[in-house]
Amino acid sequence: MTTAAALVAEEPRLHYLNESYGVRSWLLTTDHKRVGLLYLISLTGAFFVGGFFAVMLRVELLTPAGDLLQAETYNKFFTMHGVIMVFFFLVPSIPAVLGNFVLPLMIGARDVAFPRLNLLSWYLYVLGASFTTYAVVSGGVDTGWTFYTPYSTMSSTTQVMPTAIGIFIVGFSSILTGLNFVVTIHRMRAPGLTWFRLPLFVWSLYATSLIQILATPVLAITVMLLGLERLLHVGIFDPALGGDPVLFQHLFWFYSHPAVYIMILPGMGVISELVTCFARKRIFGYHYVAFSSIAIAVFGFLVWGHHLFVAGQSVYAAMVFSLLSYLVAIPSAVKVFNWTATLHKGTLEFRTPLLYALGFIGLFTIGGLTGLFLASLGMDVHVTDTYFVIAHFHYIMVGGMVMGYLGGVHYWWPKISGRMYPEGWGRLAALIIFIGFNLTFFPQFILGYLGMPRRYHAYPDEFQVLNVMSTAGASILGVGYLLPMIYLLWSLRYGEPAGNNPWDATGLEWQTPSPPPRDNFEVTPVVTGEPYAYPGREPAHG
Ligand code: HEM
Ligand SMILES: [Cu+2]
Repeated sequence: MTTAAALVAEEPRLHYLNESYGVRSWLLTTDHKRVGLLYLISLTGAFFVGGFFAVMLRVELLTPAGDLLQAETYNKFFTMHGVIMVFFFLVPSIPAVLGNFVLPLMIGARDVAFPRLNLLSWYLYVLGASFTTYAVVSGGVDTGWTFYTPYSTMSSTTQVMPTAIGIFIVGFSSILTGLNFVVTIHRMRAPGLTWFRLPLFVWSLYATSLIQILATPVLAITVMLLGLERLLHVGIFDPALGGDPVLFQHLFWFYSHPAVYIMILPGMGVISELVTCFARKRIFGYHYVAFSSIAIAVFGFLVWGHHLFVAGQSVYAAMVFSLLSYLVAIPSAVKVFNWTATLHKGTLEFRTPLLYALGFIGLFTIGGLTGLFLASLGMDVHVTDTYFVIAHFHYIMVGGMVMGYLGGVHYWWPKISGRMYPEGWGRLAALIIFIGFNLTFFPQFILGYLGMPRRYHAYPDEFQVLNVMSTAGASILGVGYLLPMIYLLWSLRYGEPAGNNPWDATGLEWQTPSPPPRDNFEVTPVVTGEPYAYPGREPAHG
């Protein structure tokens, strides 16, 4: 076997992972796939640092007395947990990792519209994360991830400024990613790929990008005003200087409520892909699912006042915000209905990604329904600032979003790495995560309803049983999250070669080799049909 022909045949195919080597080729890359992987590595780091703080909080809450952490330390730990998880993991997660990797592939493009800007976004993320890391290691910050004034501007003696600067900078990373995606989706679609032939994940990224572009500048301004008052004593929020502390809450939530949709919409988009692929059926109500993403993006801007029900808001404003908050649940419910209808009478293949999708649907529904409890005024006065709120948003952000992220990582892993992950381990981890999650967070609904307030390091004895359950659940959850990290790394070397299209899926990303070549497609694909042409079809345009 030393003939020239045999040597040529054995030469490995060039793809984005082996076309160049070395740290430089990664740090200066403009390939959207490599940028996606840079984000995957950085976000995994952020997730485990944020997770470390979560574990410490749960261990402290194992016993009623504040015996492991001092009150001040506890305040810092829940703040740093929240800041890292929200701004450095959840907000970028699916768009920056999966969106970057698959968006151009899904629309038949060579790259995103502005590849260098894309790399700059990652550097801004790293720069922002460096400031926040500095804040963490130089004493920490204790204001809560919400930075409410006047505490954050007048009283707190912790590292508020470096944290705020970190968040300010990472905001630009988010804006630039949104901008890049909007232009990419408008300008880079393959011939024949009309708007209503776009995969639903692309629709959800489009809606998310709009929020990123429109809402994030408000966060930047808010953080800047906070800095002006804290450093230069310009009166903006401090009544003694002529300011208004509640103004901060309006500004903060004007970004942060839309931001919760930045965190969940991309997850919803992933779930649409997974459900239709593993039910082997065309998605039910394509147009409704697509437009509900846009509706969520628009309505999401109108409901921030539901975070201020007990902040001295007028009762009329509160009633309007309450009503509008109910409305925002409608497009979310439309999606849940359509996913369920797609699964109905489908030929379900219970592969790991589908398990995550089913987990998402169940947990997101619980999170969304308890959101409605909170949106009703009388109920919210009772449970605001209790563990009920904590349980609500973790059901959505961890039960929903992180499930969607992991489902997507497993679904596209063969494309990313060219290898299959071990299916048995995948299913086991999904199951452990589902059980651990519910054991951690369901008791918190009850705790909150019984009146246990959030953000305290000690509590009365009567709450201990439920807290022990929650901490036990968190340990299981922790193991569940470590498993994928281990077996995905393992699979890079030992996994079965994946082939172009291991799931027999319909999207354009599956028509190119795994891992894809540097420029994604040998020949630009031409799209001639509807998306999701799976064998078990719904009537077209259901
Ligand atoms: C289905 C529609 C939803 C409704 C009606 C809703 C309603 C509410 C309400 C009224 C509150 C304020 C509770 C209080 O502070 O007393 C709240 C808190 C919260 N929600 Fe939702 N929500 C919904 C969906 C979501 C989604 C999709 C996310 C995240 C992806 C989310 C994340 C949060 C967070 C993080 C908080 C608490 C923030 C804090 O005080 O630290 N919610 N929700
Ligand atoms: Cu909200």
